[in-house]
Amino acid sequence: MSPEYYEDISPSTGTLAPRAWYAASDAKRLPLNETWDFRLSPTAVGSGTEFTEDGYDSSDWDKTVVPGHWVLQGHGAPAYTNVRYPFPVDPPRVPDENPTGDHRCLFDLPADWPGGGETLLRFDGVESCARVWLNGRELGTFQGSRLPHEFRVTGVLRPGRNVLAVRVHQWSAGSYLEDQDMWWLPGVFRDVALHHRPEGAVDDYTVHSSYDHTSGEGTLRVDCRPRGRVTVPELGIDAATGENVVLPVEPWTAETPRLYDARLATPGETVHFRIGFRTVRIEDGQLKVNGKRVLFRGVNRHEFHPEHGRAVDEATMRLDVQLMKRHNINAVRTSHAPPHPAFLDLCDEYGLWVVDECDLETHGFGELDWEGNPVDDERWTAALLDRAERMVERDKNHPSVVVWSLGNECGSGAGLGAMSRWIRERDPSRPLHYENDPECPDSDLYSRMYATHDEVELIGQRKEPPLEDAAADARRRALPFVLCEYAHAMGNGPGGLSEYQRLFETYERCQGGFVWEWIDHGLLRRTDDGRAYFAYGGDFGEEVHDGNFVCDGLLFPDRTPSPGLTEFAKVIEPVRIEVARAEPGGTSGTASDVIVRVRNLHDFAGLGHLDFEWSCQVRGERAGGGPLAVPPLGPGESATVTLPVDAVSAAGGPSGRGEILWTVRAVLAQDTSWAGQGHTVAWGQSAVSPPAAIASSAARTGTEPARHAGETITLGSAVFDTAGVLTRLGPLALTGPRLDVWRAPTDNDEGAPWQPEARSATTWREYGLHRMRHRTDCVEAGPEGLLVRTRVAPAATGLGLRTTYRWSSSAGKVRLAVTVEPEGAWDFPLPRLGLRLGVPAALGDVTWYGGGPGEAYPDTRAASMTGLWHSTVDGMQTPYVRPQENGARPDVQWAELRDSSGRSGGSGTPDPPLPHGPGLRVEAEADPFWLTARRWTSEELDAAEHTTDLVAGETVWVNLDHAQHGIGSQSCGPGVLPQHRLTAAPAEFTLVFGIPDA
Ligand code: IPT
Repeated sequence: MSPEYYEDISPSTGTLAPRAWYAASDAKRLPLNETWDFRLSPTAVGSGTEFTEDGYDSSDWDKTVVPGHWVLQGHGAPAYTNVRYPFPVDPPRVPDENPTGDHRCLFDLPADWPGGGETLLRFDGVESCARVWLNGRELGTFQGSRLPHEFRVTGVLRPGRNVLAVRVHQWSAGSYLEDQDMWWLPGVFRDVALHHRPEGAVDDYTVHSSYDHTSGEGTLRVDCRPRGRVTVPELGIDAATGENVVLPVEPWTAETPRLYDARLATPGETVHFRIGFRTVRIEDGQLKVNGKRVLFRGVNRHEFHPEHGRAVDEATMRLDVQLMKRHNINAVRTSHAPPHPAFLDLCDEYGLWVVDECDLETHGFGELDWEGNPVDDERWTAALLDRAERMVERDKNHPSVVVWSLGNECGSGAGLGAMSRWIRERDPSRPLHYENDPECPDSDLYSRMYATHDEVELIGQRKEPPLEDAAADARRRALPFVLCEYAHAMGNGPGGLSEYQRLFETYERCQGGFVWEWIDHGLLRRTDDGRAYFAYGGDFGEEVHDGNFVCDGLLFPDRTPSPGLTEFAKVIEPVRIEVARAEPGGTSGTASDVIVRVRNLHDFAGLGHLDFEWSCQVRGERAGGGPLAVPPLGPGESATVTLPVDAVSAAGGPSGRGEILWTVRAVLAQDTSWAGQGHTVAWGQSAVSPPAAIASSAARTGTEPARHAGETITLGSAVFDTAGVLTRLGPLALTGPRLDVWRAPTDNDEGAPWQPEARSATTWREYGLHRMRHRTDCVEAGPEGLLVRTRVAPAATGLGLRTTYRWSSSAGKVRLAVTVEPEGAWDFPLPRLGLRLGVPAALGDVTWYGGGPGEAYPDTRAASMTGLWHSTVDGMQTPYVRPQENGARPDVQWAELRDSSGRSGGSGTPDPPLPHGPGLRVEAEADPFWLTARRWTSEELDAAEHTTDLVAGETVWVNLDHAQHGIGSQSCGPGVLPQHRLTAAPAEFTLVFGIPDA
């Protein structure tokens, strides 16, 4: 029995050879993106093929929007798996249950559609297999979801009304090659169009545009079938195709995306495109562009939209590129498939280095020890080559594409060798990337994913453990190194970015990496009562799924930047600004003490596009500032400047009025296509002095006595219950504070099942840190205040934390000194160590002096800027798609929570607070604290599966932490680095509570 076409390993029938994609041509095109008639069948053969006939009446069918996925338009459901195939692994067979969408599009050919030449019907992306008919005539079939496919329709197309019928199967032989970690989303999800090809039109063209950095000359040659002429007016080029033109040009780089408008004219067509001159080479064990080592500050980008899946419109693509540029990202790996072709035009235009990855992943065979892996089975080689060709031919003319990637997670095999040989032959101008074969036979880069910092350091030194095969080892050891994936941005995190960046900046071999990944793939859904949330794996009743592992991006699904993106932008800033006082530790330095070191970390660009500004704050209030002259600095150069003394004195400050903060920013000098003038590209701030002066010294003397009064104990304005727990401070009813070590585990705390190291959340739950008990051993009210001794411990273990609270009071403030003594073998880290306090729900306004505006944790705090911040309890929440610990503000010296009635809040704006209502003030005494405030408990946060499960209660729960455990990246990669672990050890910390001035 010959296989059904959808189970056929050979790639397609009836389609044309692939060719370059271009947006602008004078040849006519007719987009067929619109609403089509649609019918879903549960099996591939379910509903007959009568619908393909001309006269068939589909007026009673449902509708579907093309481009789109039917599962996101009310027909069937999306499904998410990471590695596992959601069907039995029996290649190339697929189950009878094979959702099949029949599509009918009735369109009128415009009356002016030219008569001569040919007309092609083009599909830019259909998942996963299509069979196509026009006016009842079958054109052919194809597989290869994220790749273009064209049919010749000349002679079938007719004037007036035409009927296009497309049958799309969710599963096909091709599905075995498309096991990427993402939603399975069948449908016609990219453009469909008719392309007229006049006689003598461009059949295909290839732009060769290299740059010689030693001479400053570019060489241009455009090969074209048929022959024609190329003009580049700005360069005075008017040359025949096939001819080399050498002349001085400005090169293209991701930092300086210089493009030249060009025109290619053949007898039948004129095509407009843009040329970027650049040369990519592997030299001296480094990847170089235009003769220089480049550093990838990259992200992995899947195409994703929370309502439209992989049917991403151009505005969304542009927004992605702009958001990347605004966050200092300079590189994209198009994981794990060629993107919509228009995305690459945007990368050319805005400037991003692109690793263009083929639509190929066979990860699920890893579950079978790679038995039957298509990339190691020659029957599949034609399909693999077809995919490589379709990518390279489509995308070859983009200067932004600097590396071809064979695919992702396919193990190793001869099929990859065939692909690499074909690509090397076809396009020797770009290096190849492939990660999953340790010997790297088909890669010009040594690429890894999720390698630990320690291993990256060894690789940087070219001292990594050797491969068994000496020749392969020698070859690999000479290759440049990239992390094609690192820093798993799932939920809160990723931690440890700064430490990776230090390695990339130290070792020339380490040419950066690509954070996994750009955006959470959460699908927008609503609860029955209409509240919006983002759904993940399992929310659609999938039999096999991988939960929220699909939400691991730097952007939330709606493209709001997550704290992880803010952190990444700071860590990879292309200018490093270090602000230091000449006299270390001085708190009343004058401006002449303040030295600013500026380093230009660009690979190509100077700093002419940036203005520098300094500002000075005293206790968070601006006391001066102005422009800062920084000498011109070429890439890699640095300079030291001193802040202008005159300007500081002219601004009236600062002297002896408390902590002085110096901040220097590099901002865009002019509007750009991706951000406005004044956008902050980089910043630096002087170190913060310890908050010794902050807490009122009067409170420390503890002069008032504590007294029993009936069922309560009073101390100054504080009231406690007989167990010594604070219940009231002046007018405020309070709960606690009591010792708290629990946090709702983050995805990185949960870790991935394949992690070799212990996973924090598993250990914490095993030991019961989510159900600690408090036992009170003594409550002593006396002239010095109130002493409460307790032991805080989980059931069923001998582990405990002896916790002593020493309360004192004077001048209307109460001071709490806490000491913690661990008992037993705490050989795992604590989630947090601090106090949990309940305050009335009305206290929704928050002002703090410390780190902000966004959240930070020990290993995600590079972007935290010290200042006086204002927000609301609601605004301080980070809405991770799967709820988890979030929202901590670090280095807090004091905080006030006030009645928010009548206020609406944004997140962390530096506005001064409005004077209003009663509240609570907390001050640090020696060490600053971490501030978290939320309308639910950590236990409720932990139990929630979606943001809509969180319901505000009568209490705002405030965590005042002495310490936090780091975040790490263990949801896929390495855990928390030793320096960011919170070890259980004796600790002491002191806070002062009071009612703020009205
Ligand atoms: C790696 C995959 O390449 C990527 O597609 C994604 O799944 C990522 O991990 C995690 O989100 S593979 C992983 C099993 C190391």
